[in-house]
Amino acid sequence: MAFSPGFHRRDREREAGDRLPPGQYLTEDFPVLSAGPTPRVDEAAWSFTVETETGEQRSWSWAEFMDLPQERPTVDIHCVTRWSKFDTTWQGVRVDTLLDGLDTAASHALAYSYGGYTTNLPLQDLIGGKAWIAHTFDGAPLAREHGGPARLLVPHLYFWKSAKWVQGIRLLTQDQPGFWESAGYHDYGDPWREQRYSWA
Ligand SMILES: Nc1nc2c(c(=O)[nH]1)N[C@H]1C(S)=C(S)[C@@H](COP(=O)(O)O)O[C@H]1N2
Ligand SMILES: [Mo]
Repeated sequence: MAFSPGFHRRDREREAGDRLPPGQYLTEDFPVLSAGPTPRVDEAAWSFTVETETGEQRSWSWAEFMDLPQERPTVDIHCVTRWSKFDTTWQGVRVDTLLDGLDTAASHALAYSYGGYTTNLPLQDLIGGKAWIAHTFDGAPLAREHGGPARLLVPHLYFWKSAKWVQGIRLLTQDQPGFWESAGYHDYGDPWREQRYSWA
């Protein structure tokens, strides 16, 4: 009996067992999903800003950002369009490092990007080693179509929360839906609970 590629895929997915969220399939590729044109942001012009609900601000130039303590997370990622990719390897700065010592009573955050994309998260989901600003993928500078120079990486939520070309994080005392969340995607987006759309 011949085995079809489809058989192999299902076979791998069975082996993947507990690691693959419901309704997802595994891919070895890295699909590109962008809602608009890919902005060009040179490292020389790049900066990253954190702003609290009281207006306190911190910014880093590219050089300052690269001088911060770095981490190398290996994580599984899950797109709402149903592909998942295991063991992706990144380098970046933990969001905790950027918020360290800030005085805030914020409950939520809005990440915003060069090009205008936004996405919202509870602040809890950005801290505690669960999120990074990543600039390197698979040992090489993050490709522009994947969000280079730097993107947010929040692997425990659907990948639309991982804003490409990220420019800053605004800390908020109330939730403010981002781009896809305003268009009907789920406000939170937990792949393990299949929180894909707000109407589902
Ligand atoms: N700035 C920006 N970030 C974005 C998006 C986007 O359109 N613009 N798309 C999101 C979606 S829906 C997904 S699945 C991932 C895709 O990332 P990738 O293109 O690197 O696979 O980026 C997310 N971040
Ligand atoms: Mo997506």
